[in-house]
Amino acid sequence: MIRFYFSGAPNPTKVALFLEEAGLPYEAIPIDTRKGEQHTPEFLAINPNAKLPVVVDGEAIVFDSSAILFYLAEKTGKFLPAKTDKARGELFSWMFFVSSGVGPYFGQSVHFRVYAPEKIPYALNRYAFEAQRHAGILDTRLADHKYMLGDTYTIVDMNVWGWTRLIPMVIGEGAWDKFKNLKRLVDEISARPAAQRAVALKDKHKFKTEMDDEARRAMFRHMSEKVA
Ligand SMILES: N[C@@H](CCC(=O)N[C@@H](CS)C(=O)NCC(=O)O)C(=O)O
Repeated sequence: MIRFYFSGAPNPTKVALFLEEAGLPYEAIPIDTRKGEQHTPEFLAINPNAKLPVVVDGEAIVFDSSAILFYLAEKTGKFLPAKTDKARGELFSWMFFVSSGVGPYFGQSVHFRVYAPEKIPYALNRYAFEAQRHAGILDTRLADHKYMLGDTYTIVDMNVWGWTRLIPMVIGEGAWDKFKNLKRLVDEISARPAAQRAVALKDKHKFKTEMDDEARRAMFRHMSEKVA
């Protein structure tokens, strides 16, 4: 059975969505990043990047949410577009757009808005601007596409949903007013029973909620190591 290492954060949740949508049997293994469980030798052996999610499927170890979505989609043949050059070009482009753009900029925007000890106007604006710019590109795409790749719900939509469902926390309250097409997609996916099970997965385990010194040491290691 697939072992799914997860936390309640956005990147694991999009993989939970796939597992639930595909009806794949899996064992969910919680890793509490606020307690530093991502830095144990056992966990580093499956993900040297010390982050969630990871999937272990027999001999296959896959980390990074987009890689996992590709892996599971190819394994099951589900949630992929038609096997045409055009559709595959769009699939790769949008998957990498999410993993190299949406994920990092959304994550850093939350970091500087919510967690950074100093509120640095330049960083706040830089990351909020980039998060909004990426959301705007998705919104424009969805103005004339039901799903990211057309008429079919695919892993790109799951990938988009992972972070964009948190847009008010990433960019600020009221941000949804600017991205109505994206909101339509996010709302549609969030209403799916599989998405509700994916979001509820974190509630089956008692993850630490406090962002205290232990959590900061585990998740924001730059705070205790000056390199620049
Ligand atoms: N590119 C990776 C990013 C993974 C990532 O940043 N995961 C976060 C949760 S969304 C995490 O595990 N954070 C714990 C930490 O940074 O210590 C992916 O898409 O899976």
